[in-house]
Amino acid sequence: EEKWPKGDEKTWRDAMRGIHADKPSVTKSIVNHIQTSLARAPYNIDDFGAYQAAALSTRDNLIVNWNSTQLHYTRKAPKRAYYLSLEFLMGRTLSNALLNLGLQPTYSDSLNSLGFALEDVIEQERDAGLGNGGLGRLAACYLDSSATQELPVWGYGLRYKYGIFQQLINEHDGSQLEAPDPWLEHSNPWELPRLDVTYEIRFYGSAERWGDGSGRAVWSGGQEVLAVAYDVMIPGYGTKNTNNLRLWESKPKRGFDLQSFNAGDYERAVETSNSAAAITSVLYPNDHTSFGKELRLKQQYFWTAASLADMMRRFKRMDKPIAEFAEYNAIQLNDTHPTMAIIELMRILVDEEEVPWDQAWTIVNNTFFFTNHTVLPEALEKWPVPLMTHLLPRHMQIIYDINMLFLTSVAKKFPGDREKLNRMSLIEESFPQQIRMANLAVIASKKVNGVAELHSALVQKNIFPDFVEFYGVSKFGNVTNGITPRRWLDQCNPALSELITETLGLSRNVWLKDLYKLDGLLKHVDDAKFQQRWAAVKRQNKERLAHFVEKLMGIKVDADAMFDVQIKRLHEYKRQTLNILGVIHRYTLLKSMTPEERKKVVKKVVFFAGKAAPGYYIAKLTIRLIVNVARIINKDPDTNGYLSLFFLPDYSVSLAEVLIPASDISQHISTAGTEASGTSNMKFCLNGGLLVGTVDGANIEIAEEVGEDNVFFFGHLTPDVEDLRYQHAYHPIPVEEKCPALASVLNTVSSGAFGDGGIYEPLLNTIRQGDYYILTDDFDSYIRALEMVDEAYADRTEWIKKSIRTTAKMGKFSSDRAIQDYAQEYWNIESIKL
Ligand code: B1H
Repeated sequence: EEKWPKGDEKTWRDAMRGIHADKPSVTKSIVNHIQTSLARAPYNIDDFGAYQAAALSTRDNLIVNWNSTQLHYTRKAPKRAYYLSLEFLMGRTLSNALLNLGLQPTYSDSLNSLGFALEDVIEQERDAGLGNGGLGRLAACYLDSSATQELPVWGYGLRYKYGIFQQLINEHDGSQLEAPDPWLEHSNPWELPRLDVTYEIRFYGSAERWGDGSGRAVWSGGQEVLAVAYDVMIPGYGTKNTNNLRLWESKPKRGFDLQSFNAGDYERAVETSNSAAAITSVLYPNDHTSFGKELRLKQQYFWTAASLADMMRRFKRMDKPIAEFAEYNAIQLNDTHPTMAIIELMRILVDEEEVPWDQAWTIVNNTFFFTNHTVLPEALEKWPVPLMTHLLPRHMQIIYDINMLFLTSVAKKFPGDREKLNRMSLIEESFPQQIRMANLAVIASKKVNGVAELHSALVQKNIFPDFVEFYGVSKFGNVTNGITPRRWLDQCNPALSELITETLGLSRNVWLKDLYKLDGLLKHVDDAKFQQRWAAVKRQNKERLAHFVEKLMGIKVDADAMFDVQIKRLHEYKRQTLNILGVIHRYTLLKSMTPEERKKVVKKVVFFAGKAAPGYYIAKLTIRLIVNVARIINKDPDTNGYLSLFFLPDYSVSLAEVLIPASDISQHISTAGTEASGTSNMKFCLNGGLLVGTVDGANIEIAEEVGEDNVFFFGHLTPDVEDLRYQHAYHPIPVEEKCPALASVLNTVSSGAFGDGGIYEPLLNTIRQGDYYILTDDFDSYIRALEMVDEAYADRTEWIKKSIRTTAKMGKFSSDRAIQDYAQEYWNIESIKL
């Protein structure tokens, strides 16, 4: 054991604080922060001030655990895993931190005595919206599960000054407006600035090969930017282990460029510093599209280079031979966005560590793991060779060298197959040439996985068949996504959590850490008392949502009606269009009924929420249609009470936490084979909402778990989709003939029932012509599925039973299970309890 480094050990130890876990010390620490950190008097503290003080106090507690955990990991020197993601959609932290620390009741109590309600205080926090959707939220759930399972996992990402844009709805025409999200406006208590942890990151310049056949080169000149670390503490649930999420901020290497300044070129000096800060200024809001923008590539390199420099420094402190790098480090690539990390590690090993090329490549091959998240071709990242050559000349050389050696090995295995070489090459022979990042990620990684069974099969069959043939199928796997039950059940639905705890007769920290335990609810499905309480919880959550919507939109919402929810990014493949056209169909039908007939119809409230990429015209038009249909329906006295419709603006993690527990049914209706997994489907079902969906992504595995009779499936299957698209292209049938019901809905919109029909023509025409997402083929069976939902809902007891059975069978979808898969089958890392 080391001896105490400085001064008197006892003096140090006596002065060090532990966790403030009892009410008097929590209260004291909150008030301390009000007095000193906030410099405010007790007379004028509002909820926001109370939030800041409670957050700072909670942060102190997290720091104590975080420090001990990091020290412990350093001492034990285990193999570590790093999750590289350009997005971490964290949402709020206070409630989660208190839950994981087990200090919710204490802080609630303390705040009460100080005159505040914890629920109101929690509401003051802004979401950390550093992500677009599922991919970013998945990263956040995986951090929670890694810490909870005491695994030495760090996240690496970017500290964007502006997260996902704020969505506003134009009052006049109902269209989406975007505003910046200045989430750091007030200081962020959840991060620790590490102004001493910095790295210099180079761009541009030139690369000079040694010319000795070693593959080595020297890269110099260009622009240097500083990466500064900000650490976000990630507490595990029911453990002291507190992991780290390190986010990088860019800043100019100096405040200004001294040389230019001396030359009198003040403007250029300021410009250099501007462009350095620009790198981490904003999250790109385009999910599922690759744009080819220089700044985006700069982000990707800046982040991966800083992260690798940091890992390398940590590794070197362990004093192990560089050849053992992969025995101590596993790096998970969250989609292709961090693929430049592969090239950067090659550069470090070959140019700086003087490792021979082949050995460096072996190290790389044992370090990286790659997860693909989508099969949509427009999302597959490619970077123009001229851009890469200009921005990262040395990396371009390395890519060429990797490609040359790789294609040589392919040619050896498949002699004479030039087409195969063309398809597998890292360089696409287009004008300009493009680097295929997915191919690079595949050849450099030890394993490649998709995010649900069907998706992983499609990854092998449709995206990388040549690579499966070349490497063998064992390089390819599946890890079905998961969600953390801490945030997505206990926190967002405390009443249900409590009912479950009581019914299972287990302490909640048992089943929240082993979600398969939910299975024990099945024994109670027929217990009438339990059914009643289950229904009462749902009802209470619906009232909470109704209240929220009433406050927001000024319209009364009937909590007796069925709540039908679709919340996700707006995208043609997710088919919000199918949903809204279905709503119009229902509305038209209701209008045509007599008042007597209407009384037999199930009352329904339909909710939409989601953002559209600012440049995605059709998606934005869909929002406009939904908003304008809502405006007509909600003020129609004929249908009032039977159908209402809401588009809730500015969808976020926090809004999801209110919507999900309140749903009776949720829609996951992508064109079969297009939604890689989906994760909100798991969240709804975990909260006892039923699912209407296509046979796609994780819907399939949910149905496998809960039984097909507890989900409402519809639509064509994945293998049909290709044929249908072929028919649309070469043997089109007019909508009127193929699907009269849909044609009539389209005509209703065209005729101006929801405002000027003309503006919607481009949207309607995507269906009338080409219909790439096969709405004309699925509409009838969709409507039939919704009728089945109505029928099932009419038998309330049976519905409640379905709801209970659904929650009971969601054990598989805990992100704890997913992280265990990664830790054991991919990273080969083990838990280290603090
Ligand atoms: C998913 C993305 C994505 N797949 C590009 N792909 C992005 C692609 O900014 N970009 O460039 C951002 C995001 N996101 C989603 O990942 C899938 O559509 C979901 O089905 C899946 O559940 C989720 C998590 O695996």
